[in-house]
Amino acid sequence: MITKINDMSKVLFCRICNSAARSIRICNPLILFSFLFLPLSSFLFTSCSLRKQAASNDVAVLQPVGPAFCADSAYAFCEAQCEFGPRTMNSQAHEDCGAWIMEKFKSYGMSVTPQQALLKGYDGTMLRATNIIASYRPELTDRILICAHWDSRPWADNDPDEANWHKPVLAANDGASGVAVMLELARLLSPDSCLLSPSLGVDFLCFDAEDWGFPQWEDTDDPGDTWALGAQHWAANPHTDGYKARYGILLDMVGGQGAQFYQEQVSLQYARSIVKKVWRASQVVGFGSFFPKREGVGITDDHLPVNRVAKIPCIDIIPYYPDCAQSSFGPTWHTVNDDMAHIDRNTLQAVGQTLIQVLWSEK
Ligand code: 1BN
Ligand code: ZN
Repeated sequence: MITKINDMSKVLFCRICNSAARSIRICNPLILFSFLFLPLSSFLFTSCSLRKQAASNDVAVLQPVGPAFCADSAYAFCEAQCEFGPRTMNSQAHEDCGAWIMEKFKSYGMSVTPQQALLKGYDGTMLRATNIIASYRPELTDRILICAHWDSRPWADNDPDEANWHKPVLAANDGASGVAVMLELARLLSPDSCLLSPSLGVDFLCFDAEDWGFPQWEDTDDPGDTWALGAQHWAANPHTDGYKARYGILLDMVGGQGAQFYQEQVSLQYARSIVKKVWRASQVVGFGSFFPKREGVGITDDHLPVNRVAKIPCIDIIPYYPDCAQSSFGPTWHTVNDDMAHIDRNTLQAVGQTLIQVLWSEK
């Protein structure tokens, strides 16, 4: 059945965004809905109508579903993490921000499990790590895993100015943005009126110690396994015995200005059908330009142990800037400029609304 434009407002209308974070900005759901979806829905309505004529049955007709993702709310969650300062391993800011993330997920009704571990860094430094698992409907066995890392890189070793190499990264994009999108999804899942399939549970997994990997100033080659330490630990020791999920989606650097998310190689190797599902969803909600159907490079990221060790097909939504001289991850990657001034709400919106489409389309 094709939903009429007026009916879509019932489905897409976001609940009132109140007290999402410390300094929430204007987020009137009606304005957001009108701004974002009315032009989009007219376009989709037209295109869906045309497609209906072509389709042999209604199953193939795709349209936006679920609530409106509030980018202002996600932005505020990102900012709130940055206000703690760089969340580098073994620091007070790391400790305090971890507690804040857990409280935030709890406030949205998630069941929160901290998984603590003492992990060894590339140079033998012992890192007090906490993977944070926030579960929606923890009693259900049919689950989807959304993940991101929450720690900050202790060294801006890709900064153009060598004087900054030993300074910590604020990690607005490379850390806070993924957690911010997850918190906003948790907020939207929390009301009883949430129309997610009743048989589906969701886990938000905040990995720690992702970014303590081998620094660029070292003379020897990066052995590769010095990254994603928290994810390696979780994949070998999941928070519940025999943990399984239909699939996983890793969010890494999902708030940068000018970001485009090419299809990452490890994702294609282990979870090609999930890549197709997510890139298709981005088109349905009108953000296909952020998700070109082009192949990027392969990344040693948290999804690698999730795929290889936990055996859960997991993709990585990670930006690729083919023309950026500073880094193919964008101009602020592992520099002192990875701050809120370089976060773009439009990127958060594109990723967040795409994830809503994916989750709320699951049967
Ligand atoms: C992603 C964000 N990564 C680090 N910060 C993973 C990575 C590891 C990227 C090694 C490049 C090289
Ligand atoms: Zn990083």
